[in-house]
Amino acid sequence: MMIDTRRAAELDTQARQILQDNDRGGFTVPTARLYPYQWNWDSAFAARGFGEIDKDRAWTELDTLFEAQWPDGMVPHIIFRRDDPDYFPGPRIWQSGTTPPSSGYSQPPVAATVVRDLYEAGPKETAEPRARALFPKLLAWHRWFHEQRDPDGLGVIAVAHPWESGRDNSPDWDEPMSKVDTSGVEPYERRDTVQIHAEMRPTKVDYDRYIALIQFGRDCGWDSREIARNGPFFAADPGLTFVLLRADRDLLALAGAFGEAGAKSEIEAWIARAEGGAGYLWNPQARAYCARDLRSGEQSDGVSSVSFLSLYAGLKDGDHERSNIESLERISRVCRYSVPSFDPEHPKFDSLRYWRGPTWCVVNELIGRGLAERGYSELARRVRGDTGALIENAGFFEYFCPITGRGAGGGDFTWTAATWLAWASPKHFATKD
Ligand code: 9WN
Repeated sequence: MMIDTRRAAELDTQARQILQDNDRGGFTVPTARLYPYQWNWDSAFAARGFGEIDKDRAWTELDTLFEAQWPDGMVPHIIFRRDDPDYFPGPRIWQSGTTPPSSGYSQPPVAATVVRDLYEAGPKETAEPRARALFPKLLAWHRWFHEQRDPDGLGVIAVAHPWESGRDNSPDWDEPMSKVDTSGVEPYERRDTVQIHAEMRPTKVDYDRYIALIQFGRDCGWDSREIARNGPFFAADPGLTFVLLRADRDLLALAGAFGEAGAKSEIEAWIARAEGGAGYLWNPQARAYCARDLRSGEQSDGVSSVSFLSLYAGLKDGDHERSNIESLERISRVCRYSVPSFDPEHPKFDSLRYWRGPTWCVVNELIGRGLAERGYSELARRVRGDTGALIENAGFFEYFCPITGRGAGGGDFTWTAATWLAWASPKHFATKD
């Protein structure tokens, strides 16, 4: 049901207020206390939200993100500008040795897509210099993914830590993570479960494994090659693969606009490789794009919401696309609020536990955008309408139960507010699908 104009205006105001309140001076935190630092893909979404209210501030969010880029091109998933006792694991655990201190793993590269959006929204005089300054940094980051997270040139991108996927405790990682040895994990104290009910967060076993992977990275001096070749966890992720493929297409458009001929041919080769490689992730039993453990070759067996990002990635793959859409239709019949992060008919579905079932507005935004672009207007409207209804009924939560719509995790969340402003607010309905 359509949200009425007065209510929509109220929500617009609240969303703007959340972005302002979470602003720490040139960068936002995802939410106060629970996540007191700058996160990578959160900032890209925040920039899209700021783009609706203050373009200069939108560019600044991206500039501050790239302040933390490593010399090898990697853009870390958390930037620690100070040590905050509210979050574990903080800078002393990661020991990145960089300025500013950061984590040692990355996150889905949504930024190039946002840069293209902001650049095309103009005005040209101010947008072009900002986009041009970011272009080489984006190119270096994408190159890092293609070289360090696809060292065998398979055309699929791996994650070396579940946090790199942004979908931390997805059942996709259960099998490969079960092989991570946690016997050397140093004692630690979690902070997240002090603030959020434990049933909505990853388990203790998950955390032990997360920390083991940090210790591995730290002990090899964050050597990307060593992590890719010998790290305890290395799994191809349909989410990262599709977000990067889409971002490569947007980077290619920028390269064209800026006359970057050398970059253009490099990016074209990445796109061709990814288009050829995506089939490696298709799981005919699950009828979905699934994660794949690159050490054992084993595939995960359930439908994650990121399978539907193949459309956002611009893949045109006939039978797979049809099956994927059928899965989305089936899942949307089972859940009142699409799109759950994991198949509600799979035994591992858990409606409140983080990435094992809940609906996340930012993923909806990407899925909805892909659906609209490929002409699935009805499904696109459904996904966008459900996102708006979740926010209207529950508030700007971190994620939501796909069955009841209950809000979960942190409140007054930056990326939920940004997604409202940039995509889910009814003011966009007339202009975009
Ligand atoms: C670890 C900030 C981040 C998101 C991730 C989400 C969650 C962190 C955590 O919060 O992860 O990176 O400590 O749980 O899974 O996608 O970027 O909002």
